[in-house]
Amino acid sequence: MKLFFFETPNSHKPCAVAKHLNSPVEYVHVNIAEGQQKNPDFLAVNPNGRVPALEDGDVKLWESHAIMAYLAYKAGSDMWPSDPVKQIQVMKWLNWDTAHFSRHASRIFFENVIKPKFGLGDPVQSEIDDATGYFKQFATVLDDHLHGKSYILGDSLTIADFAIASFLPHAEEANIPLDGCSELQRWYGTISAIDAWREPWPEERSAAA
Ligand SMILES: N[C@@H](CCC(=O)N[C@@H](CS)C(=O)NCC(=O)O)C(=O)O
Repeated sequence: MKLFFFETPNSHKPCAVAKHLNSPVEYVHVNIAEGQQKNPDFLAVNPNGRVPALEDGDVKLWESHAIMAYLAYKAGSDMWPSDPVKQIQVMKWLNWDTAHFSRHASRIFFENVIKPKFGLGDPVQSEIDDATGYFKQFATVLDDHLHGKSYILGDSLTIADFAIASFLPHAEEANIPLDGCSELQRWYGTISAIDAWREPWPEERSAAA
């Protein structure tokens, strides 16, 4: 089973799951700064030309959330719950994250971190303000939800926690606002105490062809 990754927030999620669950994956580094995501061999796995991606025999997967679910399922882990209602709750939070929480966090991250880092032009203040407004709105929903809970689903870690956490390691450098969200910060403290979340990247990896 090959897991294709680069050191970005979207790859962070499945790499952390694989490490946390000791999944038997061969890590393949796809250097997107050098354009390796456009190589034909990689496009045969993910025609979108984006990381992460996974190949397990005939199974080819893209989308970090689907890859996390597959890794948890293969490991028999309740990070992807076997109970159907819990599974649907996880899906709810994954979809919410894509549509709202990480969507706006990633806009702020792009303006404040990626643009300066890769010389992609000046950050656009109106874009930052718009994304920040939405981010605060949805962060409040999460903060309210987390009262009395250790994890998103209550008392056990699921892939929803890793999905929602994906941009939070960069909150300070990206100026993603978490002030006033004490429950969210407490929850993220729990997630960032997980070794595999703090150090998701593999020691051994091969390079993309
Ligand atoms: N929705 C996708 C997003 C994947 C994505 O946008 N990956 C970025 C890195 S974080 C990428 O590969 N970008 C390369 C490019 O745009 O050429 C997921 O969750 O996996």
